[in-house]
Amino acid sequence: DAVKNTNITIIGVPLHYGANRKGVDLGPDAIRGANLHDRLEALGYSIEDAGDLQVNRLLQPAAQDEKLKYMNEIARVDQALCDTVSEEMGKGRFPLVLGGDHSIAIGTIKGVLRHVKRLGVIWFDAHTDVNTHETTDSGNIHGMSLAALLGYGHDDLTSIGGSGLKLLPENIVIIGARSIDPGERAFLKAKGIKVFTMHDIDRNGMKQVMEEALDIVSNGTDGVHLSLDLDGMDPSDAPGVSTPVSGGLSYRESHFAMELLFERNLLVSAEIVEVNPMLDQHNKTAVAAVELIGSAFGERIL
Ligand code: Z70
Ligand code: MN
Ligand code: MN
Ligand code: MN
Repeated sequence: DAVKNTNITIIGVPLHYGANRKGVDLGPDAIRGANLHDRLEALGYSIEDAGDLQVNRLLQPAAQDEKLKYMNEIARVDQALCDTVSEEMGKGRFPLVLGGDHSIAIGTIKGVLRHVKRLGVIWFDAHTDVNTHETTDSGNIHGMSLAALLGYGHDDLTSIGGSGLKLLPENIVIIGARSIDPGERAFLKAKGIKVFTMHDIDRNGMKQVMEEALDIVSNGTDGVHLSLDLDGMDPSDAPGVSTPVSGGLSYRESHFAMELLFERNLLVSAEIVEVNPMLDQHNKTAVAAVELIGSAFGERIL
């Protein structure tokens, strides 16, 4: 039993403009520094590191009231990421993308959608990232990435990768949510997106939640993508994130979720986002990220 594809390409995306906060751009190296390559190799995978995509240095800060902060550069990087992911999948490889903030999910997932038309997504996050420029308070695009992937928001974001590439609401689950904006709540209800909040996890336990979640993302799909926002974990276990929210998933719950995911053998692609080494303690959050990926790829205690 293993993730079907044993050839993995690591792609770094040192982007922080979607979070509008410095530090997240250092995520790829912090995650590499936590031993990602060797850890996956020890599990029997063959690893190639494609290095980092180029992100331009912008010296002009976005205006406070801007509703699509740094959109041009984010869209440019996401398009390049989409092409890189799609190229690696074309070679039969599994893309493992290291962020960077969560706006990179647009590029990653659009690239995957070129190969896997009916894609299930596990969106592990304290947030739900379904704002648009019309509902956002912050103007930060990392809070809009899932909406864009569903076809909602500014054309420059929804059109990345070409037209016609979309996720369907019924193929997505969000796990760990505990900070949802009013406009997002309305959107999630209107589209019928399944959100497993911290309340659901407290009430039913991670085992039941993951069983339900995996049934949903595997139903009628040809593969599943894992979008792992480290702020889904509790800040005591993952302090190095741009937007920490109390009351998150414990170290144990998160690992168990990844172990259950591995057992179902569904993954075709994955990404790790929002690791911010400037806010971290001794690279703890990057280490946690690598451990979670280890579990999702088959690491076991015994
Ligand atoms: C808020 C917004 C967000 C991640 C923060 C927060 C969004 N809903 N996403 N951190 N990963 O600004 O739209
Ligand atoms: Mn090697
Ligand atoms: Mn997120
Ligand atoms: Mn988040």
